[in-house]
Amino acid sequence: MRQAGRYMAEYRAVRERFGFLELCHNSQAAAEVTVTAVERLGVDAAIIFADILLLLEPLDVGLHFAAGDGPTLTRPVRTPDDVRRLRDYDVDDALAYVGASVRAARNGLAGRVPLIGFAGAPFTLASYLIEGGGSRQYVRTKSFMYHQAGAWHDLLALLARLVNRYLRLQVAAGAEALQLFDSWVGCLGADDYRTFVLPHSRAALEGLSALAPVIHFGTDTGGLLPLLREAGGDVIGVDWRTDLDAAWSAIGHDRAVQGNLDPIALFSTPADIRARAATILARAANRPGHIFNLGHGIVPQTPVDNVRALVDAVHELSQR
Ligand code: 1CP
Repeated sequence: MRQAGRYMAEYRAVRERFGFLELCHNSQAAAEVTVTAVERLGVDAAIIFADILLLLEPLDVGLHFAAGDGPTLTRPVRTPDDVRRLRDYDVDDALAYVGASVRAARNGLAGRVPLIGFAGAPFTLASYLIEGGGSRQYVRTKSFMYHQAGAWHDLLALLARLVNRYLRLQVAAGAEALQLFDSWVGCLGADDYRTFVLPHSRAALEGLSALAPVIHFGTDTGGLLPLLREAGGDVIGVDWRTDLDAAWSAIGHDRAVQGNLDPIALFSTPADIRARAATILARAANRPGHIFNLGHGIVPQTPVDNVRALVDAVHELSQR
């Protein structure tokens, strides 16, 4: 999920030297952060240090990260004219630095664990473009969707093309698996997902499973899991709001699943964390195709030792 981050002292030390976007653009430093997190935690896979919003930077929407806050866009997309002004840029050129991070991270990992590349899904990216940052209710995003359906579909189609090329770039650079983050799509009902999102997520993932295993992730998606599967992905992400066995049945056992510990459970005791991990593993019932993970990203105050304790517990409990 998110491995490096502000909860980790090693990461905070690097961030004293670089701004967040500066760090993402510095392929050598980004690769180091990627590798350090793996070494500190003992996890079985690395995820490249980058951000879903990097894909929006070349669209000239004024992306920045203010200290301690989330992302802000100073020129958000609010009208169909704003959509028409967005240029379909050359991903291989503009995001070549992410490819360089992937190559450097593969080098640093030296085959110890596989490296995951990632991108945001069209809906989640569109929500940042339209809201101008994070949101609770997605009123602007949904209003745009209701009132400007033509421009909405143009916007998501553009994002899908960019995402697809960006994920291909990462595979070409050495990413061994891919994750598509539709983090906020759970704010939609199933009908809206089908009409306004599914075709675009499918286009974003077009042809990728032939290149590397694809994980399709969202949160609050209890009612959308079969539709996420329909849109694509070899592995479907499951958050903690649904029991893993029920989620897997809804998705179908011919797909793999990833999940699903509540990241806030990492604030509990090591013994309780271990018990919760055991419950999830019991629900996976030794079926092939379960990737143990958190149901969402680690939050800033998380005790690193508890994350380590979780990794150790999962390794021990899932031994065959
Ligand atoms: O190991 C890693 O940390 C991997 C790199 C990584 C990934 C996979 C980062 C670094 N961001 C992401 C994905 C990402 N970014 C997602 C999808 C995953 C998820 O749902 O958790 C999303 C929605 C974002 C957008 C974003 N970037 C946010 C969330 C804002 C919101 O609306 O809630 C934030 C805070 C960022 C900045 C960011 N990205 C990554 C880090 C370590 C940080 C913190 C910035 C800092 O150092 O100050």
